[in-house]
Amino acid sequence: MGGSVLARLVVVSNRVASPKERAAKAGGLAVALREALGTRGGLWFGWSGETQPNPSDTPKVFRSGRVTYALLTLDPEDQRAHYAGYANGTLWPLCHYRLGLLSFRRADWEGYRRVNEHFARALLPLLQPDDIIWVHDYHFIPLAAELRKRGFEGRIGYFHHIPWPTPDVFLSLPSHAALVQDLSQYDLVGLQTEDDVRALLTYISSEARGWIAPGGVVGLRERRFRVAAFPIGIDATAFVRDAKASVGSDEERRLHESLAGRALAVGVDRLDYSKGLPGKFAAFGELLSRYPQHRSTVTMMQIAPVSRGEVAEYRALRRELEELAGAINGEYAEFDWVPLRYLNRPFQRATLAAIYRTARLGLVTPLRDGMNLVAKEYIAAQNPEDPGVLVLSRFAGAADELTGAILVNPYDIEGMADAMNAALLMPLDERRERWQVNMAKVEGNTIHDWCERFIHELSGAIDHLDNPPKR
Ligand code: GDG
Repeated sequence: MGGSVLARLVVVSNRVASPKERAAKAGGLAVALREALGTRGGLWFGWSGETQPNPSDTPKVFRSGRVTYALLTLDPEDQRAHYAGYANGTLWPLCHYRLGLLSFRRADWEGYRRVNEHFARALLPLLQPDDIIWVHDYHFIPLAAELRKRGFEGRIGYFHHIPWPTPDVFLSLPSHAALVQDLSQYDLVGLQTEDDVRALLTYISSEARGWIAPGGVVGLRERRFRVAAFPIGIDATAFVRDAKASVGSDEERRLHESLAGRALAVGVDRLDYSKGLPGKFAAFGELLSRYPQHRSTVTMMQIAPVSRGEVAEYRALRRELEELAGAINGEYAEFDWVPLRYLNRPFQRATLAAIYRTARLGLVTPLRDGMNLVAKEYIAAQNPEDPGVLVLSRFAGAADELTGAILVNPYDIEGMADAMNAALLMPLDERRERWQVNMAKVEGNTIHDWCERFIHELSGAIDHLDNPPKR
């Protein structure tokens, strides 16, 4: 029944943050989901991280507190086709507008579907009719369709963490029609921004011949579902606390000593081609070239943990960045100053908070990004009395909310260098004003608000959508 606040929550995601994974490593989303599951009691269903030929349909199930975990092992070839193939070789570049990097192979599409069927077969026996199922991300678009085929009629919602491309881009996907048909089997489809919603609704009305009613209610063939924007946030309180706690810590002292009075510009991104890292490096080089007063007075630190090393494009990007970083340091370094510190390993969240707080500039310049949580974390970590400046790509979902940032076009290297220069020279009054605008947004829409709103709207979804029962 809609609105039944006590219904059990079932979360499905590719990776599951196990109870042993400490908050420091798990990240804001994982922590928030675990809290939501813990509060109302719930099941977290996902991949075990293991592969094995002819895997069983029975997941490994264990409990921790009020959360039950169910982890499924996948066939190695299906897992490759699903994860490195269709999810990250096809959908990821497509949704990030990188058609030149898109590969489409029918075998990957079939493997992607097989993994979703496998997930549905394994999940179904664990479900109760009243459950609220919340599926995360592009790895599982067909999951609702597979559950419906097997008779599940309860509430299923989907959240797409990455951008939804405009119809002209989306039409490049050979399986576009099947994918949107799959999407229609959800009751609620959540996207990051209003632009994403508009892009999907335009496709539905112009290409799929569906109808759209106010409030984002969509009719597609016999299905009714809702599409709406749910911009994701961060645990602002925790970030403020971590950043304050870092003041005076050994790490913070080491960082300050190493800077020797220089300003710090920081970037934190997974090593991913959507994040615009080569452009960011080039813009920093351009800053040093055209504004020589910043030589020896500013240090850039880019933290870029290696990601998806099994996909060839990611390995190529890593080589490209090594070359660029080497070139910038080779050209501008002094015997007592290295312009760019480039680090390929992950750091504890507390260390990140200290680095964000110390940094006079936050550089978040993706070519496309669903939201970008780093932008929000950087804001939350600042000292309100002396805050740094966020330089933010207009193509990050976060740009809708963080209007106090200096917005840049990440394709405009010279423009980004100008923005870095302006940020470095910005007077304290303006820095404070811009930060206050941004902080109000970060605190006004946290990860907890986001979780609650999605679950609330999904809880009530079925009542007003009035889909005909299967039989
Ligand atoms: C996808 C969408 C959307 C990074 N390095 C370290 C570390 N991180 C943490 C950051 C941040 C998270 O990882 C990255 O989140 P982003 O939002 O920036 O980017 P994606 O990973 O691409 O996330 C994105 C997001 O989903 C949520 O919907 O915003 O648009 O692409 O929290 O702090 N954390 C630690 N050490 C690191 O070295 N501990």
